[in-house]
Amino acid sequence: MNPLSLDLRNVNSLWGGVLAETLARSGVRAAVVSPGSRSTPLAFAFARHPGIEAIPVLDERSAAFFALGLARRDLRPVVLLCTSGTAGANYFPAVIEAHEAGVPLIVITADRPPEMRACASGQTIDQHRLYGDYVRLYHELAVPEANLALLRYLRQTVAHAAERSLAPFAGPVHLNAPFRDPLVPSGDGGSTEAFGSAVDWEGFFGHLAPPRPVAAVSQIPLFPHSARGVIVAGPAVTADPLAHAAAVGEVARRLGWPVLADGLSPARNHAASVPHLVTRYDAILRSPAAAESLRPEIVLCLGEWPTSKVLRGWVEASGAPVFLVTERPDNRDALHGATRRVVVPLQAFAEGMPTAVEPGGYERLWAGREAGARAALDARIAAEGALIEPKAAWIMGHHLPARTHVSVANSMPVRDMEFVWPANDRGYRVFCNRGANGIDGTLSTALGVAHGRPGAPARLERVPHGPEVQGKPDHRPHQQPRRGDLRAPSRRPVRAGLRGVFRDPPAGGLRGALRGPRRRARPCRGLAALREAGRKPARPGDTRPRDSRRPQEGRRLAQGRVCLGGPARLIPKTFP
Ligand SMILES: Cc1ncc(C[n+]2csc(CCOP(=O)(O)OP(=O)(O)O)c2C)c(N)n1
Repeated sequence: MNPLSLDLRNVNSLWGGVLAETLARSGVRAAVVSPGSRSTPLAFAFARHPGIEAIPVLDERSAAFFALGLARRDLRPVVLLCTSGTAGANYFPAVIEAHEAGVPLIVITADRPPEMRACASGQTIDQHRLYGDYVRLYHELAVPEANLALLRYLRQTVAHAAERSLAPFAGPVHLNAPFRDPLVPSGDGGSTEAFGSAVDWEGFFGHLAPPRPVAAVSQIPLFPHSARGVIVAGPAVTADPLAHAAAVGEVARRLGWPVLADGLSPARNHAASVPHLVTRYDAILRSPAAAESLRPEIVLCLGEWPTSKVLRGWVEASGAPVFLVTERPDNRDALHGATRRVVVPLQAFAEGMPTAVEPGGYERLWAGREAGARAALDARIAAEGALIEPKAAWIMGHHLPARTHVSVANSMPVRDMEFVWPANDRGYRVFCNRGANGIDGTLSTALGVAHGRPGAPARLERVPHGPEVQGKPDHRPHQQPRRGDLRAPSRRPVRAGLRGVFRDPPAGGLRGALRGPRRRARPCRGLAALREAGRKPARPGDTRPRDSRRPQEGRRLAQGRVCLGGPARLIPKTFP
């Protein structure tokens, strides 16, 4: 019986089909394939599988970042498939980012069989443990054979790898997959067909299911609500930002403590779910008097530490005990404080808090400071005539259409964004490679984030100059690929609605400080819209979405392709 339409033309095609079916039943929906001959059996298997979208991206480095963006958005494992040799080495930066940030990737490097290694056969390197400790699991698969015991081994090993990409904590896994010839699905005289037709394939795959989330392991501590406690909501990798923000909000409600929300925390873009929300902590804490008067007695950090060095420094200097709520098993305490880890999913942590009490007044101190700093910052940026970089982030935070996906570059844009991005309820999703803070892969990651969302364009806030432009030619927007279409990427682009706000060439930031500004802005389509939008800040207290107030501007911004350049002037970061 072969109800699953496994390709029984030869051993390799059967092996590839079992691997693809196992991954599909384990929750995989996309495989990013960089073509090459050794990976052909698996490329065919992914292309034929009705439940998996096979996406060709020629350049492996771009492919890996693209897969990273896609997996980061959906928190669902994405397969990366490449051929033997240096191909897999080009995945390395994205694998590191996935490891650090906790993004599920299933990396499959095709390989020559053992007898063809270390003997000067073509395109062969030692791929064994290529990514060292940067993967949650490494396994060298057996050379394909058509026997049931070996296929059972393949099924369980691949299902286990998929599970390890998500649990106990998400990250990359690596399977090295050797193949003997023939690599194309040529017939073998019917022997695989005869073998495969006798197997009950539904029964063979029937028990497989997507992995479940991990359960809580830590006891949830009791916090004295009367204490001057502060919640730090860090960057989050989540497929459900609203649920994440609601959990942060629930913790704040039950404790009555203020929430200092990082620019990459969903709390900023779902502000109605989060009481006592503070976004201007960086500006506030730059004042020594304010920092002293707001000194906390307890710090509760939800997830990762925030980007702001000022906030980290303030926490460190306070000497307050820190509770770090995390699902990660590794050490995340860069502050080396008196830190207690609470290893539990955020949702379970929120539900485990005692029910709400009256806030103690500390949150009002913060609210007063927040209102003052926000007004001063908004006035300062609104008065800024030039389109300096923080102003671009500020304008975007006020004017992008609801639910826009925003990909932010390292290193200055993410800082600008943290400093000026407003609390709002427009449900933006903000992505940034903060696992290893690389300035590489920005464009490809953004394309992965945007993939399959042609109706809701992502925007890219400034691509770092130089290091990564290969991703671009492969990705033309708004075209629907046919399933199983593995034509050359230039002829079969991925689906990504992407609008960019680029600064090109680089003029400021770290590089600018080293070299000095080089060229003036090159205005292009959309720049005028951005400028115009920036000249009309909201009236204080007007909470309507900007795009509903000025639909014309919102639309123009949505359509804009903007290159930012010129003087990368910084705004003063302290306010009276
Ligand atoms: C892959 C990689 N190489 C080098 C660095 C170190 N680095 C951090 S910021 C920076 C300069 C980036 O300049 P630019 O692209 O203009 O961005 P800006 O700092 O202005 O935001 C460099 C080289 C890095 N983080 N990642």
